[in-house]
Amino acid sequence: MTSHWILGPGAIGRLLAHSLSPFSDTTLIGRRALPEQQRLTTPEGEERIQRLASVTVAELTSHPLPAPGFVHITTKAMAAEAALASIADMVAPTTPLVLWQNGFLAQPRITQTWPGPVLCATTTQGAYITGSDAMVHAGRGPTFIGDLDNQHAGLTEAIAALLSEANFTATPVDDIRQRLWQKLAVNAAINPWVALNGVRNGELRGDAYAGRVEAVVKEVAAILKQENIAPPNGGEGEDAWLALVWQVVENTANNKASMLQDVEARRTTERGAILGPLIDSAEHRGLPCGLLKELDSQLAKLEAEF
Ligand code: KPL
Repeated sequence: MTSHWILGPGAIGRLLAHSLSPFSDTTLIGRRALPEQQRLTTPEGEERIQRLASVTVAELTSHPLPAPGFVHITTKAMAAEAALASIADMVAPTTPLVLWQNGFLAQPRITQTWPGPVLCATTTQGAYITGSDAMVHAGRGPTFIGDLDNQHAGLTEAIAALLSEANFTATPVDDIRQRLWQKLAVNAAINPWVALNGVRNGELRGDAYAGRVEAVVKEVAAILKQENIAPPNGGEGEDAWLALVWQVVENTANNKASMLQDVEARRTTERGAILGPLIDSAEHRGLPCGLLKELDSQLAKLEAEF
């Protein structure tokens, strides 16, 4: 039986552990110890209690476990490389990784530096933590997995099949780079505005914000064109990106976006992984990105107060 280490016991990490544990030897790894009994409330409102194996990085260092077959990194984007470094001595360098980060920062860097296969996942599963021993799986959503260089189709299919068997529906894809950038584009248009203004996603539809969202999409669409990222749903240019952003705003109107949750908890946001790659690309190609830079610096100012 292939064993899985899940590095980062946040909402997605714990949801993965709840899903995989009945099928595989699964261990959650974090900085703090978690209670062994973990409660999951399913989207249908059922409560399930499971024993989830978890260890801290310090415990793992003093009492090593057998090396895993897969390592999933489910930390925030900015923490992924440090998390991997904290366990790198305890796993074979050929171990396949699955990166679950938002944005497009950790994925290319780790793909370049890790000797083994690096798969990337993007998910729309809705989940949040309600305590050290409890979480809510708020909504099911698809997950897509692939590697940036399309060199690991067999491995991708195997992990997607295992996840699907565990009711964490996942599809292997050969265009994960496109999908990661598409999600990043949506996050760039929504997250900074709601995080800076303390509003839920649906508020962006109002007169106070709609024009600002459209202005971001304008910058983003031009950058993505040069990055060869196809507009979503077979559409054309800026309009297709705008339609996708408004559709996500509509579908998540009641959500507090992840970046707003970070700001409210006074945590560093994922601006570096979401706005950073867009700004870098624009600067590299001489494209306008004044608004993206302004949002990034406002978020940086906010974070400096934490
Ligand atoms: O992915 C999201 C996030 O919160 O980061 C969106 C799509 C904006 C939903 O809230």
